[in-house]
Amino acid sequence: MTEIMDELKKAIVEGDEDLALEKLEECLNAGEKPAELLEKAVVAGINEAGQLWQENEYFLPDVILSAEAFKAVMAELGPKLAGADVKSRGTVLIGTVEGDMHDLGKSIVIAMLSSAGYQVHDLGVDVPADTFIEKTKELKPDILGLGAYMSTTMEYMRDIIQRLVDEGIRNQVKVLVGGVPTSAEFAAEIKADAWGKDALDAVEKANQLLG
Ligand code: B12
Repeated sequence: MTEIMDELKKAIVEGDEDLALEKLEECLNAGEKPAELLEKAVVAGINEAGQLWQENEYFLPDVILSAEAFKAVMAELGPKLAGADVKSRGTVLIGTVEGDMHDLGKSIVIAMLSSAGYQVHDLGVDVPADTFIEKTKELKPDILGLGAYMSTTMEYMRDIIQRLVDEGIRNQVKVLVGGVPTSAEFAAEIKADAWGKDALDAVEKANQLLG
């Protein structure tokens, strides 16, 4: 971890979007690797803000500022995560389930899937089951990615998978789930096809699902 990387992380923790963008540029100019910046500064920064929130050092508006800085940095960094392998691998329809507004983790997953050659269609946050079903029918993706970030919203994933069964389209799409309260056990229980621990794992699981 170099000094400017640490400064980038600090700017995210402190929710200073302009400074974060400035530091990102400095890091890139200094030749720091995008994947390393993502892990050691950007994700580490939002995690530290979350930790401070948990410890009551930060309040919600502080975390919102950190999230804004995170998003601004990801908008620049995401496209730079592209790997050498750019042949099209398949299509992924992804969204955050109903009642859930978290999307920072999803944005990393999208960046990594895109850079691995997947065509990703993002439905955004707070997506009702109906929309997942309609869009699955319309776009016929190879993979449906579901993100849930709260113990209170993860159960919607079960409903969506059941809806796919009810609509007779369950065997037409692979379901990949993820998000902080989810687990491999939960994914198996709700009959998803796979669980992604993090964004790298999401790409690996997508590759496995499509053989
Ligand atoms: C940032 C944050 C926010 C931001 C969100 C900004 C945004 N645009 O996303 C703000 C401040 C807005 C926010 C709001 C709220 N939050 Co919040 N938030 C967090 C925090 C601190 C970090 C989440 C995050 O972005 N992590 C960083 C990313 C990179 O990690 P990740 O999401 O886990 O993603 C990785 C993997 O999970 C995986 N992955 C992610 N998505 C997917 C999808 C697929 C398909 C796959 C395969 C893999 C995958 O890959 C990612 C990259 O490695 C967490 C604490 C925590 N420890 O998670 C709380 C947390 C999730 N929030 C929480 C709560 C309670 C709330 C609020 C209800 C607070 C309130 N009182 O209003 C609201 C919810 C509003 C709503 N209806 O959604 C709780 C949830 C508790 C629970 N019930 O489970 C947590 C756990 C905090 C806590 N300890 O209490 N939050």
